[in-house]
Amino acid sequence: MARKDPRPQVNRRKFLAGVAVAGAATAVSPSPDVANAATTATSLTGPGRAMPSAQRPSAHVAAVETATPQALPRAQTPDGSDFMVDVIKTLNIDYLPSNPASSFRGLHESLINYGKNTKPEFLTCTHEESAVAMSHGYFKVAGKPLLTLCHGTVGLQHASMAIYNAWCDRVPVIVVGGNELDAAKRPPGVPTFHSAQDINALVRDFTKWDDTPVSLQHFAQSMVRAYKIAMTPPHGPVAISLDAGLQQEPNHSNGERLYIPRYVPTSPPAGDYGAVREAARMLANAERPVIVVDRAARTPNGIKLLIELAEALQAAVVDQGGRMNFPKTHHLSRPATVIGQADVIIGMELSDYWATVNAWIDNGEHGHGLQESRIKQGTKLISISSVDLNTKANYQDFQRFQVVDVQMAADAEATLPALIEAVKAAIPASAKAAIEKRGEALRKAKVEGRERTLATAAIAWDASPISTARLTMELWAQIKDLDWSFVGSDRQMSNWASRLWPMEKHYHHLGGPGGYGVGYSLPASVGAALANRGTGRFSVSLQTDGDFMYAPGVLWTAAHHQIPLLSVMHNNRGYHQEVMHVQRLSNRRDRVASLGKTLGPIGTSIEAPDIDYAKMAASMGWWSAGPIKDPSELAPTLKRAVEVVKSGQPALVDVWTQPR
Ligand SMILES: Cc1ncc(C[n+]2csc(CCOP(=O)(O)OP(=O)(O)O)c2C)c(N)n1
Ligand SMILES: [Mg+2]
Repeated sequence: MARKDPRPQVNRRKFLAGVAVAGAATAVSPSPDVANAATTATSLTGPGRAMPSAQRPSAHVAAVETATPQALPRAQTPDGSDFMVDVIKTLNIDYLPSNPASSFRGLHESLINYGKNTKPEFLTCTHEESAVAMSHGYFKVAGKPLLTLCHGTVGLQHASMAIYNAWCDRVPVIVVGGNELDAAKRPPGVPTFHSAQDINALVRDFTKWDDTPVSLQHFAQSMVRAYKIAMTPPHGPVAISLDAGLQQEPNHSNGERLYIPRYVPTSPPAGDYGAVREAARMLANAERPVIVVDRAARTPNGIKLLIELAEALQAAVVDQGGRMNFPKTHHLSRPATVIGQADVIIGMELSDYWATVNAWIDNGEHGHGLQESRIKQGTKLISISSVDLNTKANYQDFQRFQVVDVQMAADAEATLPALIEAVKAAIPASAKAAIEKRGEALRKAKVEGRERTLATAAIAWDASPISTARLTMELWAQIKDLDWSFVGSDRQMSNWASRLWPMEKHYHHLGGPGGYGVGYSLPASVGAALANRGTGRFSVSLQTDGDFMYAPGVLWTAAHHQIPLLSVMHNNRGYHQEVMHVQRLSNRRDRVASLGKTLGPIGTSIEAPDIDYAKMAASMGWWSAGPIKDPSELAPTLKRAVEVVKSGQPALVDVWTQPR
């Protein structure tokens, strides 16, 4: 049904035509049409008030909009961007989350019209950071990268934090930035503001590779190379600066036939044979070996391999949670405290080995941290990490330097088959009984630990605002019979979901942003939900308020593209992480933060006015409810929300919670 426009009916074409005439003649006296239009508009605002309803267009704008368009010369051959689409289609990329811009209009037009908007399908994004973070979340479920087009300087500036998160989280995202390279042909004005000699310089410190193709054949090679580099472990983001001129250049190849190089995946680097055997010998002869993993399971097969290694040794496994590495339900899954008892530790794809074996305590004597070892003297350390092959100098994601006894610059998952074999071969027959006993002790500790966790979770069960454990378990009650995928974060909720939900499959937990750039969770959960769509899985997220507010427009993207996701808010009405930081310093300086007048120290609360997240979500097409403050209301509301999501729509439930 056509919607009735309540605004005054002013014929814009006539209005402009009048201006064009007036503009050409005197540029001041409006034509009768203009005068009428102005009267119609101003009569709404009160008698006698001659307020124009809109800025009068310039004569130039009026001429452009009203003149009969002149036929432009038609392209005689397909433009270069059609060939670019042919190249992109060979890479089997499903989606293109992007915000539109003129610097890539040639490729945009080719993708939707020549490429029929499939593989990749354009997903309209309201912010470049959201677009890249969606790709980030998508990859962690689907294992496939997406492509994002960015507008020259400004689009890439917006995208940069999300690219940094992907870099730190070892996730491939492919970013193509439009740029008007040729200064002699570049349109003056805005496009020139949005151009640079080298847009990739913005992100070069945290991308694996970048390029600026200057011919169509160059583009074909660089696109396939970019994909290949991004997808070779350690995975990471790549950037291509795409000249606007090249997109509109006729599709020719300077006499040579254009070709598209075939993509053949590069096999990941496995650990050196001697180092693998030495590590196996140390593990097999250890009394208390501990396996610590962060991004070790790159694929679902990585989880199986880790189970095999852990069971061969009956070794405790500490999952630092960068990925879903090891089933939480397994009797060998243990908390980080076991590290203190270890005599041999093997760390796999750890983002911070130093902090794994050292404790750092804030606010020491001189305002610096205190540090102490977490491990016994003489504990031997082994590392397998592909990131050792990919270090850059400026950004400090490589963390503090840690001395390690056996260090393999290699991909953990690719090394595991050889390591498992070597460990099994190295276990002396005499050790078998002791290994079994070790397993039994860990099984008992697991059961006891579970009871302690449940008892802690019950504390303040009826509190309002609602306890984070209660919220987590009320949510669990509604999804436990579904094939659920947890696409959010529980880090700011005392990790209750990781401690209480039976996480076993790779899509049960996706880990965090990598670089801890806030504003990741909301768009990444939408991207992950997109990857789950159509698989029969139910996507559920726990969503903090501060993170939500960075770029909430991704809610609209989810509704517009019908991405089913249940987002349940951990709305603690503040940037609680920072509440704790400022509070800590106030304590140290013996001062009362903000004189106790606000929920948190000034600058850390998100209240007065309290944001109505349910209304925000509803305005962007989501089913929504809340804010819920009474825990007894959770179950019925979540139940309804689950039904909505099962029907294929996104739903948000806003819940007022305790800080952690
Ligand atoms: C882009 C960015 N800006 C600021 C920070 C600092 N920071 C770390 S945690 C945090 C609070 C986030 O608030 P919310 O998402 O509501 O989580 P909460 O701590 O309240 O549970 C902030 C602002 C950051 N990590 N990233
Ligand atoms: Mg918060």
